[in-house]
Amino acid sequence: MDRVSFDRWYGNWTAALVYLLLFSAFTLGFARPRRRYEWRGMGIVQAFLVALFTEMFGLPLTIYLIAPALGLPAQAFGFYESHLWGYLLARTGVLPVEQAAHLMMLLSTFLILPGMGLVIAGWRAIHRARGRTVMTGIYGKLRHPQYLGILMVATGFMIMWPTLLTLLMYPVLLIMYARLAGEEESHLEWEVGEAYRDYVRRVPAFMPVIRSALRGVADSEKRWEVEWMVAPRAGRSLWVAAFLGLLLLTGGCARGAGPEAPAQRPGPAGVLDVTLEGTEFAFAPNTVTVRPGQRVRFRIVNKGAIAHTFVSDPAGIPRSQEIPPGGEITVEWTAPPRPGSLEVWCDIAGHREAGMVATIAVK
Ligand SMILES: [Cu+2]
Repeated sequence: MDRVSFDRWYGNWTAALVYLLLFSAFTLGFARPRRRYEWRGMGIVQAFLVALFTEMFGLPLTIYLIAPALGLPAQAFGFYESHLWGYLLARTGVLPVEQAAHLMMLLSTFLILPGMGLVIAGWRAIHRARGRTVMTGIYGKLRHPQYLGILMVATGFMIMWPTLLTLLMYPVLLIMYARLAGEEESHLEWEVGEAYRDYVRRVPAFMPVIRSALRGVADSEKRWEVEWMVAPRAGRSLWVAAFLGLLLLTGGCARGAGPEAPAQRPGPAGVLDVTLEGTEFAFAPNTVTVRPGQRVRFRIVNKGAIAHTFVSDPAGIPRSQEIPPGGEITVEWTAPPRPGSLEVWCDIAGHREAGMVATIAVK
């Protein structure tokens, strides 16, 4: 697949609007809020969606904040790099950035689609019951399929496309919906009575697994309270820990290594072999000295996690094809007859500005 640069990906307000309308319509239509407390939850959901799609397609505030902290221009974050969990994997050398981004898309899809499925299943059950309290079908398996579905969709998006704003809203969303579940229970208990208390004893709130793990707890009243609080609390601290980890790791990986260490060896027939190692975002060595008229064979080795190129207009070196992580290319070149200084660089958006430049000194 073609690389999608920062400039090509962002500023797409049509996509932002289309996705926002789609997901707003979906959540409002299927998880139809009726009572006041439901509208409160829905407010946060809509705010979450606005923040998410604005950053995903329009204006990436998070990238603008994170990039300088990493010593990079925002333009270094194209479509793939903007999957920040994937980018973290790429920066730590676990996977090339394209694969890491695809992994995040895959993982999130496994949460988003079943989550939407639960919201629809809940809607169908409620719709069929025509105002009666539903305690069978999907509601016979868990008491809050729609709330769980919404939280799964939000969690999926936190994996696919984390942003600072949604990261702040996410724990609020979890706590909010745990509370909503509680309010709904007390409301229905009051409305339906003993049958509902029995239903609560039989059917788990969100997660069947946690329910059975807590079977041992003697007091059943206590049990469901624990049960619907456990998941959100655990989720919240997990995300906080993960986010701190992300900041620490990316901060620690920012900009390694330095210049110098000439990798020049005169080869046979007067050809100078020069090896340049490309990483994010530098060439090493970043200065190469050659004689006027010297024939040079550049070997560009990509030791980074994302693709790079090699090009120089002033030196008359045409843009190379993209060198994938782990790949290398060879470029033959003859130095100009007069002393001077030329730059070579990687022309993927933002890389040169981030420092992916080397100087060829002719003297
Ligand atoms: Cu590059």
